[in-house]
Amino acid sequence: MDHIKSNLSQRILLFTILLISVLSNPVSAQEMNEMWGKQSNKTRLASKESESVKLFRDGNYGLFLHWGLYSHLEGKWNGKTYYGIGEWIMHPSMAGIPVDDYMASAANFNPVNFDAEKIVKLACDAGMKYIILTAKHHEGFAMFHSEADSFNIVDATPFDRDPLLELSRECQRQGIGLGFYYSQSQDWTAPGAIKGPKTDKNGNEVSFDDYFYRKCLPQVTELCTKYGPISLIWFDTPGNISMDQVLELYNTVKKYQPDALISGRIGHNMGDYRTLGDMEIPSANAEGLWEACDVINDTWGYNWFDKNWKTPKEVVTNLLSTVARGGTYLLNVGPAGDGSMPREAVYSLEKAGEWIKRYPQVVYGSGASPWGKALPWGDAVVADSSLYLLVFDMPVDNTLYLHGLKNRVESMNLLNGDMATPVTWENNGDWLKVNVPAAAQGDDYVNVIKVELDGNEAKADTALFLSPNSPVKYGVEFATASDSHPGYHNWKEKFGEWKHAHFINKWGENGKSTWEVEVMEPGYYQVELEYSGEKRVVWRVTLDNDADSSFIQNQQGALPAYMFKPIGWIYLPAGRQSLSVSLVEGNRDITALRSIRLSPVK
Ligand code: FHN
Repeated sequence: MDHIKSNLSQRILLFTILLISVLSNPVSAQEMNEMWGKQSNKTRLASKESESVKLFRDGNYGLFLHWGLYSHLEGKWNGKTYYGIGEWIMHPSMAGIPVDDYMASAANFNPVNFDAEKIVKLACDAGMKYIILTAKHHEGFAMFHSEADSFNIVDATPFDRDPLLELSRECQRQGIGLGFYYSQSQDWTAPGAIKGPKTDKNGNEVSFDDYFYRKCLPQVTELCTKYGPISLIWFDTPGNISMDQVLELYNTVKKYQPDALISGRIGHNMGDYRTLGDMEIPSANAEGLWEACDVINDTWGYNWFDKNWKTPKEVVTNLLSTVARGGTYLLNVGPAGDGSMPREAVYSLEKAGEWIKRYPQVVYGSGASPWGKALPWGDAVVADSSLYLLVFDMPVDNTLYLHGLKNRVESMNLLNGDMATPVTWENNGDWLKVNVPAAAQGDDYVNVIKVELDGNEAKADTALFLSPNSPVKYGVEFATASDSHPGYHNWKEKFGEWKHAHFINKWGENGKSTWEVEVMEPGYYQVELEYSGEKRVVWRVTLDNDADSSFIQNQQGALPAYMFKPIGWIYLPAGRQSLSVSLVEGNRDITALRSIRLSPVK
């Protein structure tokens, strides 16, 4: 009886706590964990659909601006160039600039060519729906007029203008969303912050709390109260900030900007949406509200040497690949120290924007591909109850093969802006052969084929398939690993420039990686493997379900970086095949297989 009573009083107490927390608005840690854990955040947010949610979920494309005091250093200090991400130049892993010297360099930062009107217009022309500016990055310099801390662009430089204010006015005038980036934990010039000085200017020891309540929280409050409506707040690198402080930040933002979405990098798995790793576009569809953040070259903050720009076609295909996986694409450009946007970045964004204006239906509000991953020649999205095939690489015979579409096709048209050229197709069991008219004028970057379906939601068998007329690459994330170890890792080649890969290593005696693949046309296929390792390795590729147990086996060199190496030709019969790769000789621990590429031999 006592037990029942105490259970009841616990429940009443819990209900009262919940009621109080709901009525008094601030979100509790428990509620926050529920947002990320039990339910998908898509479901939660859909119930209180806001303008910011629509902007993020349907807009699908935003401009990230990493612009700060580091921009005028351009990756160079005392005449020496540091080849890493520009905004980290001050850090000991790069130039190791002393705090006082870095702060003093603000006297030379005068970005007179900053033009908010032009930047916002560029974002609009590029087809982007919001802009996120680095209000304060890890080095602590504020790109807005802060009363909380004088190390800011108005008080510490000759510039005497508040770029965030100019940007916010322009975003409102030109009708796109504004967000800001704020490094909440790391601050390399603020005493007490993570990686900041341990003492203040009088030599007194300071704690993270001092930094948090003296600089971080007041600045976030300024940002939420002085710049009009804010759509998104992009916190970053939470480190070991406490749960209570994350909640304080979260609730402060929501108090002044209830509509703003908060990035998942606020800490402790909180926030309103998930941000993937830097420069990472996932290979498989993902649920919920999430974003891929990428760079237009190899750095976030401007570097004088970085001319490795993404072409307009790469911008378009990366955007479409993200949307086709169910996400939103945030693309960064680092304005130069004088405030201007690099010419080449402008070129790529504008050209990509022209393409998007011809095919807005495949970018805005469109949904993920029913195949769950990229297709051999491109990708697919669904919109307005139609399926759109996005052809990144048109095969030379203008024929596309699709496997496993569950719907009946009513019509197909190759689009070119407002023009539509009918496309014919043939059904062959589970396969669809799409004949794109050779004379039809498609598009330079990506051809779009609109497929009208039978009225039902687009559905497809998600099995891997081989195109009889174009090479196909499948990562090990689509394979089954046995007696071997599947993993995922990130690494940097240049400082701060992240690469990502799924891999399989630690090969046991019977270790293998097996792909189930649908083959339409029997024939020879050239097999290449992408792997890393050392010295020489011997691979075997087996056709498991073949009566003769056909296989190919070959030795190739191995290097620490992932590379494709040809293994040989294998004959594949039609139907579902099981292809296994195993390591016969070589370092079993470190040899890491990343993908298989199969090209029809013609
Ligand atoms: O360290 C930062 C980096 O400088 C940059 O701001 C990126 C953007 O996603 N975030 C951090 C690393 O993840």
